[in-house]
Amino acid sequence: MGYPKDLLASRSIIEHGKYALIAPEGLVNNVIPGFENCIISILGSPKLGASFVDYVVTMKIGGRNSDGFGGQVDVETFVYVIEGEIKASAGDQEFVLNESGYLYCPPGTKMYLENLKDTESKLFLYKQKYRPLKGRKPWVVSNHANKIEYQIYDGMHNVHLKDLLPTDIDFDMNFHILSFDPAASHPFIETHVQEHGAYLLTGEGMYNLDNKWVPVKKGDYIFMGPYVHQAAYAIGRENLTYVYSKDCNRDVEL
Ligand code: UGY
Ligand code: MN
Repeated sequence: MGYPKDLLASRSIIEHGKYALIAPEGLVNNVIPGFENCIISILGSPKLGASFVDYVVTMKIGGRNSDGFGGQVDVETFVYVIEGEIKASAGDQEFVLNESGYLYCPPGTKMYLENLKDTESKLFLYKQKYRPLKGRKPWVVSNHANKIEYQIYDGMHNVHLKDLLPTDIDFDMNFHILSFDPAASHPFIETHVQEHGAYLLTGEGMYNLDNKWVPVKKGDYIFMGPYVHQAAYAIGRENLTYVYSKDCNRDVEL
């Protein structure tokens, strides 16, 4: 890094409470107690208007979280491996996850993370307050998204969707992967109460945020607040693919 090579400019857009596009080049390192040999940036958070916290974590050689992440009685956590290989544990259950691997820890279960690579591993990490439902409890879930078949999205054969978590009412949110073939798009511009935190895994596109079109690409993060206009067109030669969270299965509190 060091001295700038050109005028200072940014693609990022921050609209507190509404939406944000956070490009990777503007991120700084946030030290989070318990994470060792890790470069962490906080992405979406309550300070931006999100009801959850998202992080991008680069685990260096020997990177780990030995104190455990989450684990409070009302906090659920999720990790998705963008690249590399890690050991992820939910309490005493251990999982080896490589690219596209993920782990969900329900409230009360601590998540432990450890880099298994002799290079870096990169993670998308999440925590949120769980909204309880009488008589129901979510459970530990781990899998690799690459092993899950895509479903056709909304009757369109050029848009593909995966649900990463069970759709049972015990869960108050889900993570999904949405992938658009080049030139594919959403069927309409969405305006819904649910929030999203999205990490762009591949490709390039034009994203409609609050009814303004902005270019986006692999490595970008997008926060979409309640009701914000949202839709995408994929451009270029690769699929535009992102992993994102969405709250579900609960009524709105008055
Ligand atoms: O699930 C969703 O609401 C999703 N289609 N939203 C989005 O991609 N912005
Ligand atoms: Mn949406």
